[in-house]
Amino acid sequence: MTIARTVSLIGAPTDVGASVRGAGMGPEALRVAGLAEALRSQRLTVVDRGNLAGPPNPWMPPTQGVRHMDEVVAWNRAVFDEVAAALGRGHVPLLMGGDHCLAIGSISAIARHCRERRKNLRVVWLDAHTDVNTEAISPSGNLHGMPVSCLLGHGPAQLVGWSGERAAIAADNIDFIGIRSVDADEKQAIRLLGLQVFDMRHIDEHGMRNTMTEVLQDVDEDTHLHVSFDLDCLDPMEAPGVGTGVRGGPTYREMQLCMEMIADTGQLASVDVVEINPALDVRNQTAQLAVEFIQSLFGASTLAR
Ligand code: EXY
Ligand code: MN
Ligand code: MN
Ligand code: MN
Repeated sequence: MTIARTVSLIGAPTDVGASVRGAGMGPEALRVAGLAEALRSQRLTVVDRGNLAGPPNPWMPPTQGVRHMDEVVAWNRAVFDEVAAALGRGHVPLLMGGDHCLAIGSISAIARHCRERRKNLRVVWLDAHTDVNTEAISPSGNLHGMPVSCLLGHGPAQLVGWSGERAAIAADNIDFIGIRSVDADEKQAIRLLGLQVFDMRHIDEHGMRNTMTEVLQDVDEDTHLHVSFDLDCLDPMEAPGVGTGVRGGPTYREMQLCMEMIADTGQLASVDVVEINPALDVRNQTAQLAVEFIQSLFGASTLAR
């Protein structure tokens, strides 16, 4: 499949939403692993927009249930503006995090764009975690565990409503793949919100192929498909460079199939790549793995030219 598209790489070097320091080095790890060159080899045009600027990590304890609210707002503002600008140019924004709190800015900008262009937004959330805590139920106060709630209109007020509507996305617009770590109160939130969670047991029992067929069944030419790829979705044996790894994730081949099936829809329009932590990695292998999966997401295949 030939895709005449321009990908805008956007670096957001911060770990303000995380529990473990180091994800701020993610953008550089992806560059060192050759992300831009890999996508160019697939006949995509790639523009590296460099890194966004934002406040340092103050490394403070939570106040009122959240850590680093002001810093998380500042970083997400920068992400929102740059993702919106990339979409305005007709580019595919590829956010290089950074921790997963940055999906608030990224997906809020994408949701606004979709409303303006009358596109149906579908989010595929690849993660070990559902990230649907709120300040009231989070055991940690870390905002990288809350972006989905914020996007659904339920998080802390400062991080809700950025798309122009209270909820950037509805429960029906997001599917979770690879889940295997959900906090006690988060389980109740998932039920109350009616979220569709394809946990590891589902993948074990039905396989990645059937899981993705179900996830992608109603994707059509009016769909804007967004992939929010948290590298801790993978098994830590494959991807050790993450701050909150959980064993029992999808294998390399299962994740490749997931990416290839998304690519086959032809509707991929934006991506977050988050939670790579080079401080915990071994020879940059997690960033290298991310590059391989992103290549598949953009249509690389063994046999097709
Ligand atoms: N559920 C835990 C918390 O909220 O603290 C762990 C969240 C980890 C979030 C990572 C990025 O996906
Ligand atoms: Mn996450
Ligand atoms: Mn995660
Ligand atoms: Mn669904």
